[in-house]
Amino acid sequence: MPNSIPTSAPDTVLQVAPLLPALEGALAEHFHTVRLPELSDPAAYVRDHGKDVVAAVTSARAGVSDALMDALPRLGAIVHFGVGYETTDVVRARARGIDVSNTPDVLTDCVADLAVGALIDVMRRMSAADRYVRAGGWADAPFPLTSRMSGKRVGVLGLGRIGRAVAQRLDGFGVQVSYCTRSPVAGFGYRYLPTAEALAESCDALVVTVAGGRGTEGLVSAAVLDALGPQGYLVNVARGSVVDEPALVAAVEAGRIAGAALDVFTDEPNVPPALLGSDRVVLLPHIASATRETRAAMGDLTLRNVRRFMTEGVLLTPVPEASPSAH
Ligand code: NAP
Ligand code: 8YV
Repeated sequence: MPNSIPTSAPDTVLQVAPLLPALEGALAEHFHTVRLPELSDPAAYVRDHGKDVVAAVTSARAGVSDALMDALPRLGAIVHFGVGYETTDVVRARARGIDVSNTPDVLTDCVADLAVGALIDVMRRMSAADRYVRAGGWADAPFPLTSRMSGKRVGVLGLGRIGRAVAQRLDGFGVQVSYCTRSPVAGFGYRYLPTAEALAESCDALVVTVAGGRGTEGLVSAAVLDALGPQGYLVNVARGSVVDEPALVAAVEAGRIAGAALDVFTDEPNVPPALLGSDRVVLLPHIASATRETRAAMGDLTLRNVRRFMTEGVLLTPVPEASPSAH
């Protein structure tokens, strides 16, 4: 009687966080997938069935916690839907032989589009002007004059995939682009500044596109905001953690910077209440990659990573510091 008594459960893909519905459907269709957020007792599942899990699929926001990683003894891959993966301890994963992937490149254009749009919005006060029209202000007085964006000096903090795409777009506006990374990037004519403070001091607007995580926490400090100054604008499409948020709120309230456009916050979806009432800021609900086209591409790349791992034991787009196959 072959196969009558199963000796073990099938290799399982654990879905750690809610994902795009189409991706959830495809995972369920192709693999034995367990959706952790939908279980009535996720802890009991992990305790009793953790040994079945060979791959975890998660969002950039949720990652895989240390405790969860430790509870999955056969875990071989952590697949992120999103390019940021600071929510997963990659060093810990690698020490266990667990490979990690993300979704680079496919979201770069949309995030860069939104960063430039947000920069124009905060400098030209488009969202504020929209509110002005809706509130009937136009009938009383013309909208106040705003700041020109074309031709200004813009600093890009982090000249990676997204930072470069922002810089290339800004070229078309006659903007003088400068940038800061930990070391200069070869092959680009943009001016390099070695610190975030020096970059802020040298520009009219600072666009933040660095990676998140411990290495960049609070990189945009009170001192950087002061260097940006009362005529300076901040755009953040990276992570809320990169900006000292209380310092930003204080700077906005005191008019020590001219304005900020923020797609990301330290405690999403909570936005500092002081910002909600300020016309100096553009507030966006972490939507930089949120177009139908880009999210579909992210879902497809996520699925292809899972499939490659489940069939060949390697990932398609491993994060650079994570994968033996990347070296
Ligand atoms: P990437 O290609 O890895 O670029 C990251 C850049 O950050 C690199 O240029 C890196 O340069 C720089 N960097 C890292 N630490 C730094 C430091 N201490 N000081 C200065 N620069 C530093 O990543 P990407 O694809 O462009 O994505 C960037 C980030 O955008 C992601 O990690 C994610 O957090 C965020 N993101 C947000 C959204 C959204 O919806 N708002 C969407 C996608 C991505 P060096 O290593 O040379 O310093
Ligand atoms: C998404 C992001 O909002 O890719 C990232 O790092 O922050 C965004 O693209 C996120 O990945 C959704 O989980």
